[in-house]
Amino acid sequence: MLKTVLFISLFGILGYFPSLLAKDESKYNVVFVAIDDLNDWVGVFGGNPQTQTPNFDNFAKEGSIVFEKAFSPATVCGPSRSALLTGKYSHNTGVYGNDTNLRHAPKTQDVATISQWFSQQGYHALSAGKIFHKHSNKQSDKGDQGQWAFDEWTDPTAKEHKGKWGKIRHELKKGTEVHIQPSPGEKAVAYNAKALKWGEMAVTPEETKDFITCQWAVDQLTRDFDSKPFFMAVGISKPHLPWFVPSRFYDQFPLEDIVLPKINEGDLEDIIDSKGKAAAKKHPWWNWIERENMHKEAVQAYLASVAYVDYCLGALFEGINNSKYADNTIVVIWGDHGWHLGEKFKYGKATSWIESCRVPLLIKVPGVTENGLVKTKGLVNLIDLYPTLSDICGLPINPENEGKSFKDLIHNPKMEWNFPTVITTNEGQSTVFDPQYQYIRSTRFNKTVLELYNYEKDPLEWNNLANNAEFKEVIARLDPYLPKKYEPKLPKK
Ligand SMILES: [Ca+2]
Ligand SMILES: [Ca+2]
Repeated sequence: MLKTVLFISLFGILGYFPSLLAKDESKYNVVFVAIDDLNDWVGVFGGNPQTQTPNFDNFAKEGSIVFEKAFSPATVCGPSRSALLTGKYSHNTGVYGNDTNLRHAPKTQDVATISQWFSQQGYHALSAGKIFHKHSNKQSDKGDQGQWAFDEWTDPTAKEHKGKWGKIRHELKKGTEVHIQPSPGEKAVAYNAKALKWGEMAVTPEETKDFITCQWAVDQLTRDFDSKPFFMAVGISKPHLPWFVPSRFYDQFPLEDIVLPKINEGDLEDIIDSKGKAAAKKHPWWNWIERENMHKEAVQAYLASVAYVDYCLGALFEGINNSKYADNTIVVIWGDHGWHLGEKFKYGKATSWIESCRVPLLIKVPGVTENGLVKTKGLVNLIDLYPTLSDICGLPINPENEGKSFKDLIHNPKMEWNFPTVITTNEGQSTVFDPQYQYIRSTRFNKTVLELYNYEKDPLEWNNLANNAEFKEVIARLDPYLPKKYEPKLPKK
């Protein structure tokens, strides 16, 4: 009788404290892969039927979950990554633009970022490539790339490594470089006039930055990390501009075969501000590409850049599968926000529309996620990754986290997971997605603009329903999810 009681008590205690059962060596490792500016033009995400991403698609079929409705917490690099990495939304921290470093923001500077959290809980945190948005830094010519957030941070392309993971070359193939410039007279208002460039590189993929970063990551998988579990963050820089990738990836997409995303000529006319004025116009980059008649070339260059990323990831997936860590390593692949390729007369990111907000997200948890193509319609946000990964790895959840663990959804991807999720695109400007609708509320410069789209029926978001009385209740239901107040934008630093 006593034995039974003791057994029950012990079982009860361990049941309450499951971490007592798990020794560190039985903990999952994490490979955490960020991809810069990758939208849903990935085979399994269905954003563009012409895209060629065999490695992504195989990874999706080999035991990972495809999150069809994953969104970024913000729609430019710095704020999106800052929110994901600190677990805190821009509207609560003031980190709205790429020029604000989360380390100088009073609301984030003392918050443990996800890699620091894992390190504090006994993990070895290491990284290469772009994870944090880069800020200039007088102390180091490498700038502040988040080196401080890891136990070990490496630039695998640096000279000091003598080409250990590959030697980088930058040569472009002659006559292929394109640089789209502002129209004459437009210089004064030019929007990012230097950025819109693409071209074919006269080098092999093995001589490029992202491939070298993946080779570094594969090499780390031969190490032991003093018997600690590891959290390895791998940052892929493409398909961010400039779209310079090896020729072979351009060759995969003959120009004459390129099909452009659909545009509705009067699309922007139903986006009106509270003073009755047109609130959206054609984006400068769209106008410049239209002027040069280069829409097909731009789409080809983005597709080539995505195919290049897929090639690099193929080497990483193979390395993980062949490593001693294959059976106890969680792999997470995420894009930091979407990208418009002409939709809504826009090239680029930073809008509140679905093309900017939706991101590819794949998660593999050995022993949990099943083989075969598994897609979930559960609504998730990259800000949820910090608590979710802590939860799956048996770590405490950082009370600073504003996202929600979706561990249950990973265990049961068919379950209902319909919590509306918020994205903040600027001070005073946020949007919320539910399983059917996207609602946008922007209050800036003393004007309010409301937009409501049924993105399930109208995936290109042509019909703004916000001024249609029939949808008043939908707006009344969704509006309370949006921020009540916004932390003021921090000065540039
Ligand atoms: Ca980005
Ligand atoms: Ca419209």
